[in-house]
Amino acid sequence: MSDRMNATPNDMRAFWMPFTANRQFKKEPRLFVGAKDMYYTTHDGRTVLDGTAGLWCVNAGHCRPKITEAIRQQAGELDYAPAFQLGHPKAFELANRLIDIAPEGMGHVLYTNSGSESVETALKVALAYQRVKGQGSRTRLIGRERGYHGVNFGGISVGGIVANRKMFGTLLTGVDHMPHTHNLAKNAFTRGMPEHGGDLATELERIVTLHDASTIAAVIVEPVAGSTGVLIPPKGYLQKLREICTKHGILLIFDEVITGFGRLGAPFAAQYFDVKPDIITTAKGLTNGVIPMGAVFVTNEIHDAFMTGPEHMIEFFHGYTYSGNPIASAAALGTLDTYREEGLLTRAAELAGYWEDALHSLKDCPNVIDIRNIGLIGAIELEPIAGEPTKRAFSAFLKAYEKGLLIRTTGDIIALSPPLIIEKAQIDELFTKLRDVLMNNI
Ligand code: PXG
Ligand code: PLP
Repeated sequence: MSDRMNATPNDMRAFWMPFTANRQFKKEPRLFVGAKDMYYTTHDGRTVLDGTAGLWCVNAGHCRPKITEAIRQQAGELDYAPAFQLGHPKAFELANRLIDIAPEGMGHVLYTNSGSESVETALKVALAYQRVKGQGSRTRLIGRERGYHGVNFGGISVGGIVANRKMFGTLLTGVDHMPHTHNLAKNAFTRGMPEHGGDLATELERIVTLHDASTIAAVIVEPVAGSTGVLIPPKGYLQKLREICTKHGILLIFDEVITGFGRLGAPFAAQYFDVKPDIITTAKGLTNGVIPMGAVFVTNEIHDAFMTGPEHMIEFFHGYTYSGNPIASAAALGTLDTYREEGLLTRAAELAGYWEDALHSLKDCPNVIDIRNIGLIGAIELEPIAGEPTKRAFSAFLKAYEKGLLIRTTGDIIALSPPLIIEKAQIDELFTKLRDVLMNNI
């Protein structure tokens, strides 16, 4: 008998869930059925404080009226417009609004539908740019160990998370990786940016020496590595990467899918760290996570390099059916309005000190081997149970969920990234609940 014949309306087998222990989940499901501002409602009627902004994306909190209304209106007015050789006004309006908050000189935007697609788009722009500049031998892409750049082939090739790579063959050729910067022995319990490890950027010089600059198109890094468990750049590290890239004619791509749209207290990490990349990838917070959409920002110099040749010719052979989709564009405009009206793109800077103190107050909890923070991001690294990595953190996740708190875990690291609307009283609620979990964790 096929699975289909066994199916009942609430049968869970057909949906093969992403990055999930499917069999375990389906035995004991956790479903959200509603959300408002800082809280989710579960299928069994409980309230759960959102300590992770969904998956790092609901920066303005849940079910915000401006965004809901923008989507509702757009769906009834213009549902879809072809994206190639045609357009609609909101996609242009949105691009203008986006470059207003972007680092100076990043005056052009390509649309995608996710962070993974933003990464593929950025890598392709970088390769094509080198070629149109007469530097066609620059085909190598450099990523970093423990980097996360989504799940498509380019992204897992430059990414450095072993489990996301090892099953999928030879990936892209011509990719190399810099070492990651995580150093518990030297930097554990640092508040903000670590002192040690800035010189690891010079590993890029070693890679350039090995391959020769004339073969390297671009370097891609997350300014703050999120998915791997929150690795904060050591002091001076990003500046040094920028210097080396500039010196060798290599493009620097910041993957800001997590850090974009206010997570650190500035619109983008590029502004927070005062380091200017050539390309920025975004998604998530662009639409408050509500409708899938991403955007890739490029410098005027990159854009202009393509605007040559006959005007009737397509300048860049790339794009998606849903690039700049009307409903997604409307959702993004509603999101930017909400961010602006409530000052959310800089609010993390005001809360960062309070957040840091509250987070580091967990230092005395059992099995905590590191706590780190930047902006409205926090991470607590736990001592793995011998022979059973990831189990301690995952059991903390389950206990927190029972106690009405949503946290995110990766390996034995707990990551926290609440909506930027969080109030101090809710920061207190979050850490009171988390202390309770950690005190009684296995
Ligand atoms: N780049 C970066 C830096 C990301 O963090 C992506 C690309 C891919 O985005 P999409 O939209 O294709 O998922 C991401 C996504 C987690 C977690 O809990 C992180 C992400 C996604 C889901 C969970 O750490 N990052
Ligand atoms: N596969 C097929 C058969 C298609 O026709 C298309 C788009 O027309 C795609 C994939 C790409 O889809 P999208 O543009 O939504 O990424």
